[in-house]
Amino acid sequence: RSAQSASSAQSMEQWTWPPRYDETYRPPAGQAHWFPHRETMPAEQRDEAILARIREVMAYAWDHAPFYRRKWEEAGIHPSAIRDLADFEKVPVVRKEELRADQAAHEPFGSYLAVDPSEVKHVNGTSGTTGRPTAFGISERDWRSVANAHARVMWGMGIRETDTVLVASPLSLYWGSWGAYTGAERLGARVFPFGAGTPGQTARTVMWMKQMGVTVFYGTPSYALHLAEVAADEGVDPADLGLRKLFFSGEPGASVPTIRGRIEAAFGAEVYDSGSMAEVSPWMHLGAANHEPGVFAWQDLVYTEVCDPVDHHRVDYGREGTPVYTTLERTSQPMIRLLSNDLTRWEAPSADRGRTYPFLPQGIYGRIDDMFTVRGENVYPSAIDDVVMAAEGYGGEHRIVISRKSTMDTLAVQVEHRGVAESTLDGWARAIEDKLRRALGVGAHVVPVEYKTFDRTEFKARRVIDDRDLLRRLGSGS
Ligand code: 8LH
Repeated sequence: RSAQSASSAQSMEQWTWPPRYDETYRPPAGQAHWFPHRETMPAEQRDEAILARIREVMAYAWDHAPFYRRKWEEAGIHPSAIRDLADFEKVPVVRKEELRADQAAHEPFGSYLAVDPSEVKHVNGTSGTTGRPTAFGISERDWRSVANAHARVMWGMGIRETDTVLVASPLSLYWGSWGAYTGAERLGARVFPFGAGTPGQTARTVMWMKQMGVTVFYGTPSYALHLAEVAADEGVDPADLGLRKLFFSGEPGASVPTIRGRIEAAFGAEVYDSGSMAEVSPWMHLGAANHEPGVFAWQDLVYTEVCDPVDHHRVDYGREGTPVYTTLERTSQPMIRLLSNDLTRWEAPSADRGRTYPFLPQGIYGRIDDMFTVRGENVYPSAIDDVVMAAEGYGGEHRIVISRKSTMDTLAVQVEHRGVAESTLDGWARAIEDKLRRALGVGAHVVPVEYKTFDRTEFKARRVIDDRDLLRRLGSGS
């Protein structure tokens, strides 16, 4: 059996440690898979190759990254003790706070940097709006593996060298933009890095899209909807912009039925979801390949386990949990069991889907931190988005306000309306309330507000206002 698995691992296209890709390789345009064998092989065979790789990655981290050696010594775990994927579940998870603290103690890249600092050729990072920013120190080798991985997933989305890919998210520290950029470039497409986030940029984006014959859009779902709105304001029907496809990451949306439907309808183009976390770039290892909601977990790029949020063991297929990620191609800042604190549900690999990876049918639908509890019911903001954005006369933005009245938490949703007659507004709001009650199992108060009351976002939307936090802070005097 092991001889068979060894030959199978050998025949996996360009599967080496450390990673090394043939940069001239590109499949024939009519071929659906970039690496047909690797993407369609029996999942159990791939898992054997992944186990061997995990052992290599762990041994590498043990030798080169003091952070991991310290952490595993404390936990009494040595890389050689990982004999199967069940053993791997015993490896303690890494939390983002640990990475931040480690970087503060070992500036600038942390003691989880596993290459000589002189090998760091690219720096990206978090924006640091909520705490100390984290720097991503990326070696040239890692930059190339990310480019190759992203090209491969984008190929799966049907993007080809004849496409012009608009990168419409901030081209600064945000790795999302650069991942899309390098992927498109490696694929041989024309890259158009217009970015996003500066005043007046969106109207100019519309103009440039027409002039450049952009066929593929990358950005956040909120921004695509904003772009459609601005195009209409400029007298341009977004469906006339000529897009074939839009692919997304950064926030829930592309797998949320209403949001997805609004984007498809506005642009008359296909929608693809992708994205995990910048730390585990290639972040597109959670990526769609078929034109349907949901994403595959491309396990041979980043090994993804959907885990119980408390004990960090894998949950059964069919169940909900939080993704825990292990990079299989990173040598500069390898991530081994990074805890995401996001929420998803996964399904077992099935050859019927055209790729034998586990499948996340609703994508990532929220962060555990963003989930709130109102009168005992857990509520995800994306479930509210799904309902209110489906309402006829929805004006394009809304805010979710949670507050506390005496001892009871209350939920209000302020929804912009457009084209709803004043005299029917009350009924309009009550109808949305009915739908929310059915979807959430809890009552919400809907407050209609004027069109364009709220700011639009060029990046990731923040729609939840939690007054209880304020009350808690005031109460504790901090
Ligand atoms: C998502 C999704 C998604 C990310 N559906 N939630 O763009 C991908 C990478 C570069 C990115 O956004 O990384 P960043 O800035 O570290 O944020 C990661 C978080 O963003 C992640 O934990 C999720 O909460 C969210 N996210 N892609 C739903 N397709």
